[in-house]
Amino acid sequence: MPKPHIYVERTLAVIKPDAVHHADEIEDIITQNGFSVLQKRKVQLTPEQASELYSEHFGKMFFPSLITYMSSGPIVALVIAKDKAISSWRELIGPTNALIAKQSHPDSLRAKYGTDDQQNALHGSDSFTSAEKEIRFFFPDSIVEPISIGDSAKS
Ligand code: RTP
Ligand code: MG
Repeated sequence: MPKPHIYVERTLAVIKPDAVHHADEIEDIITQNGFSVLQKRKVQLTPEQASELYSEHFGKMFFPSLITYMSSGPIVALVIAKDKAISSWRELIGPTNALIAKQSHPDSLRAKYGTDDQQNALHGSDSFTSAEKEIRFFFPDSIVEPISIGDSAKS
């Protein structure tokens, strides 16, 4: 009889250059919040790669400094999974502007590790479509692995 499969939502988390020195601590917080880390990669983006990742913001006033920031040092990209992973991760990192996060969401990760409206420590995909696109950007060979129910003792 075929085994039943359950598909858990996944998203892309990025620890940005300003927070990479806290990567181990942040990964612990990720798992403590019920996410599974499926894949992880430390890379330094070229300005061209950073422009591709943030192409939706091309032409905006902050685009050039965003690209300089995102290519200024190593980053850690993680594929993380749990029920409602996309919205849960965005909730855990908090508002885009770390200064606002410190006021309104003091327990959020951007409040804890970020500095201002640009240096905000963490990225999270904002939709299913961007999550899949961004996961492919960092992990081109990534495939959706089904998790089999009742099969944990054998795998
Ligand atoms: P992210 O894509 O990094 O998860 O951030 P987000 O969705 O919360 O915010 P988004 O609007 O997509 O902005 C992307 C990144 O650009 C920088 N930013 N700078 N100076 C500014 O006004 C400004 N606004 C945005 C931030 O690093 C932000 O995370
Ligand atoms: Mg965004």
